[in-house]
Amino acid sequence: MVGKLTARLAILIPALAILMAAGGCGGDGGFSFREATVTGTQAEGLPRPRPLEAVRVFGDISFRAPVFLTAVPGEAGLLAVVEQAGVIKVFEDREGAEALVLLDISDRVESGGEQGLIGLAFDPGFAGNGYFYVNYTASPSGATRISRFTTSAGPGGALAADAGSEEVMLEQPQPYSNHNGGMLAFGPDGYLYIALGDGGGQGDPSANAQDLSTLLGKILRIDPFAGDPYAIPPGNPFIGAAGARGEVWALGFRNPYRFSFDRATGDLWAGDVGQASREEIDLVVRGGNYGWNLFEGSEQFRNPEGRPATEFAGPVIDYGRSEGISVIGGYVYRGGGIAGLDGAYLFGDYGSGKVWALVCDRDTGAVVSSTEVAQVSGSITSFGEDARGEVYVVSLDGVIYRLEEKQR
Ligand SMILES: [Ca+2]
Repeated sequence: MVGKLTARLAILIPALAILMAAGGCGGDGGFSFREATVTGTQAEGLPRPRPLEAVRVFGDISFRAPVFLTAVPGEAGLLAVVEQAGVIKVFEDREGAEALVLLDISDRVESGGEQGLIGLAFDPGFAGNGYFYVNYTASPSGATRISRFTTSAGPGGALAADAGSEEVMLEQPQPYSNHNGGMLAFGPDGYLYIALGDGGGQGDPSANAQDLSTLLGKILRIDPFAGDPYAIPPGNPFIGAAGARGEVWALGFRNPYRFSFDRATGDLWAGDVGQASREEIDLVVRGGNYGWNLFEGSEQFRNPEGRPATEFAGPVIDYGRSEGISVIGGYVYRGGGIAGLDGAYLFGDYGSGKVWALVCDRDTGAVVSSTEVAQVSGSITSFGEDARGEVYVVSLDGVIYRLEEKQR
């Protein structure tokens, strides 16, 4: 079996010469791989990405292994940064600002490698209820825990959360230490979306990603405002399907570590980290099956029955090892600060430090371009968005960058 797989991979090596392969970004709901449609043409009204400046910001604040940045809703100009070991820091969006600790749960977080406190989502009603949700690796079990915390200080007081306010919403055992997913975000529908990886190991040994009876290898959608501790929203695609978990929104992921919603259109974009050859960006739709572990990006992985690619949702775009090693999904740019970028999807790579802007024509489904717009030193762990829609790059070495228009 191993020999056979190696032979197959060897045959695929010429495909790596193609830097970027594209699967299209059409919104017709057809789950199919498409012919590469990088057209290079520029329709009216589509973004025209140009090189960006990655400007170091908040250099006065010490961040230890930061893995996420987001805006604190209802608190004008307040940002939050997540540190992998289990700390959330908040600070004003200005140089020289001091950081306060919003939460410290390092006593219960297993951190290192792909484990740690790796996801944070503020409740849409945070200003009123003080709720926020985290995704972390529990110590010592290694299980993924999705928990809600409540801030204890009232309006006007310092923002802080008691570590004792934890309410565990969901706990998912993890067979291996890697591929824990991480992202948490509220969709435009008000439900909480959760990324879970395939459970780890090599090649998804238990084939979790295609198995609807496990939450591993999925993007989930839950309602944290109903049920105990949560409810499954009506309209989830696999409710009532035999043996299926109702939480599943989409399946066939290896490690969809970062995803985001386009704040203008509601589109759900995810970066799914590949095994050894292809890193992919997916446009995630309800009930979509993104192919792992039969497909890794646009290539076959373990597909002994030869199931056709047309049964699955192909990546919008995927790239090989010449460009990077671990994709980090970002955001569709909706800020006002960078001309010509509105509507482009920004994403990057943990290993190469490259940042790209992907332009899709959602009317025709064509991938128009994927342009390298910046390069940062250090390992990219995440992108982040402030309240205005400006985009940040978070680096494991403690540096936060804001993407800005290049001054010439
Ligand atoms: Ca895939």
